Amino acid sequence: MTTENTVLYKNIVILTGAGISAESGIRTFRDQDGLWEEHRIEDVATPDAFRRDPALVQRFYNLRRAQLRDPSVQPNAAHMALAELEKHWEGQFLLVTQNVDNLHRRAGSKNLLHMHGKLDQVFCLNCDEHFTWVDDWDLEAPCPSCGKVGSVRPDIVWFGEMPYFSDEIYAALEKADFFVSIGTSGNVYPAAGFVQLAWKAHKIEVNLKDTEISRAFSEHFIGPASVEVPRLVQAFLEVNKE
Ligand code: BV8
Repeated sequence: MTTENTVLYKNIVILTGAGISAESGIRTFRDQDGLWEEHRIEDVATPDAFRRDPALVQRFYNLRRAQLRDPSVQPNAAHMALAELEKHWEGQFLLVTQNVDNLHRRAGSKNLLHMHGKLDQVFCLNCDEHFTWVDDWDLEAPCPSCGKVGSVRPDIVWFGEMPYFSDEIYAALEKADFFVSIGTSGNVYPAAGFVQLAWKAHKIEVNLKDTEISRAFSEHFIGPASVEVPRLVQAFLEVNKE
């Protein structure tokens, strides 16, 4: 984003993936080539896996939820910079995250959509009650609302399930004149297709390296999110001061 494009952007959509939380100590999906306890993550994060082996799936999410209780896991400079951008932004601002951690919220982001759900939320398949849950979930525990045992699952969008907030996201992409993708490998759809839907936007990708969708972007900030996102936000606010 060079200084000559001193256009005043109006509608920003930002998409984040696991890479923005990597420097906070939360492993990405493809760090350990997508494996967990010798299982492909795509095979654990599915409704079938939960039906087949609920204990394995609950263990997978209990382990990751425990990370959110770890005081060493904190929002990093990239999360903070996005919250700062939103605070100083007069136009429309939407942050869509594929991540299920709570770091954007803890950094202060407000207009934030968790399209793949939240680690600190569970819901009951029997009565559909959704509730915040920050501890381990014990499979033998009854649903706090209807009392049924074994019917509570993580409030996570698994592979083969419909992501949340599709209507709001597509409407924002249609209007966007500025689209930034941060720390996502562009492997998972529909999120990986958002860059194509932001048809009139100036498109920037922030990543350590090229991704499956890099050629769809007109600018690339190559480097760690904790360095590149604050740099991008500062340059953006300078050029787009109202
Ligand atoms: C849907 C919650 C349809 C889970 C996630 C066959 C059968 C069924 C479906 C499909 C199929 N084939 C394709 C599909 C579609 C499927 C899909 O895309 N599969 C992929 C594997 C090909 N998608 C779906 O199933 C979606 N639903 O299609 O529904 C439908 C329609 C109507 C009605 C019903 C259904 C749902 C997908 C959601 C799955 N759930 N998350 C959980 O978290 O446990 S996806 C999961 O992957 C995470 O959300 C994660 O965020 C996301 C994407 O990964 P990334 O975020 O990109 O992370 P990754 O590790 O890959 O990359 C990290 C990047 O960061 C790298 O580029 C790296 O370079 C960079 N990085 C690392 N460190 C840094 C950094 N960058 C900057 N700084 C750093 N420091």
